[in-house]
Amino acid sequence: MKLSLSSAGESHGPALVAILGGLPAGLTLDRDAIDADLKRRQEGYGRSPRQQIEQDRVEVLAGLRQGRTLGTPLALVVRNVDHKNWTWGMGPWPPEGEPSGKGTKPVTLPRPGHADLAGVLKYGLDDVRDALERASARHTAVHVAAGAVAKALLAEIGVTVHGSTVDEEQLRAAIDAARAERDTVGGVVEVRADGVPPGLGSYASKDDRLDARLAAALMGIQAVKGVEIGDGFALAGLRGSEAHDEIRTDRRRDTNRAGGIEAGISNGEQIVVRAAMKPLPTLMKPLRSVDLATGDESAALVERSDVAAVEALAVVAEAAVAWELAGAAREKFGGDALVDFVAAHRAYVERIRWQ
Ligand code: EPS
Repeated sequence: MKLSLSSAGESHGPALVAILGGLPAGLTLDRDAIDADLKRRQEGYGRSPRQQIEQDRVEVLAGLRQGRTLGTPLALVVRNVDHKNWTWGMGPWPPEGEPSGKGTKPVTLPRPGHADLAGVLKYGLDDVRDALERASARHTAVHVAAGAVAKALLAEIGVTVHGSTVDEEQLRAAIDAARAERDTVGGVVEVRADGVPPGLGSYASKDDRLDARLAAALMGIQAVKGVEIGDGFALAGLRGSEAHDEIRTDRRRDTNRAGGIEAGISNGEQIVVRAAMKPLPTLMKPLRSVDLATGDESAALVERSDVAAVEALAVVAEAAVAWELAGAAREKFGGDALVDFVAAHRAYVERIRWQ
């Protein structure tokens, strides 16, 4: 049984949507828990005034009855409250009446570091907005909702996932300094998963490797430029005798340099992954760019944006890791009904006598 997730939605369009396939029937979902994660994602330090406009809440359109999954596709929606200010510019149909609100004028000044230039070239666009709207990290909201569903499933087999920023105090000081200088900053987040049994993922082929899947999931989040599993890059500078986690007679480890994954398979230790986020590309003091309408040198687009979204990334990365772990668990334990999934997990940990 494979989990699937597809999403759609532009930053200032009507809504963000996601369809989740492959969930077992009988999983209880808690609307407040999903909304709490959506709120956590919005609350990060350094976010733009947009977050005062949005009040992200999940709506479920299909796949859930009286709080329990039906084993059918689960359809989630998070509305963009700000769309009311963009109905002329970002509505799905040809606009009627005089231009009003935001997004009425074409954007022609691509921001270095954003999707703007590559997007218009690739898709043959005249208005950078047609590229930036989907490339925006706004759509991570619905992925966080999906991650909350994944966490509910993982909780049934005793797995918990938590994301946090690395060096919180230093990060907040850097955000304050950058804001004062009308600049932006990036940072590093870490996600840890506990209770993952040995045996999720596989060395059988590269797409099955749990570390490859986690890395792809994290690199799939906007602005992430680096991913590390366990001690990652630092391992490259160590001797083999210093780099590996010795195996005790109870098959556990005293160290966890591998970040809980060996040869693409979870080894029963805590899963530890990190993601590095670049500074956001919308700058109040813009970098050099080209005006695509005239070909002349020009400063890049300036518009409302975040100073940093690193704390939000911690929540988004947590959701991405939870989704991948839930997917790997579905592949290992299967089951159309939740009770079958849970029973398969129990039988497996009994077979390997895992404490
Ligand atoms: C984003 C730009 C900002 C962010 C947005 C991502 O949006 P706006 O231009 O409307 O201020 O606030 O993120 C969100 C709205 C969100 O909910 O995360 C971008 O260019 O990626």
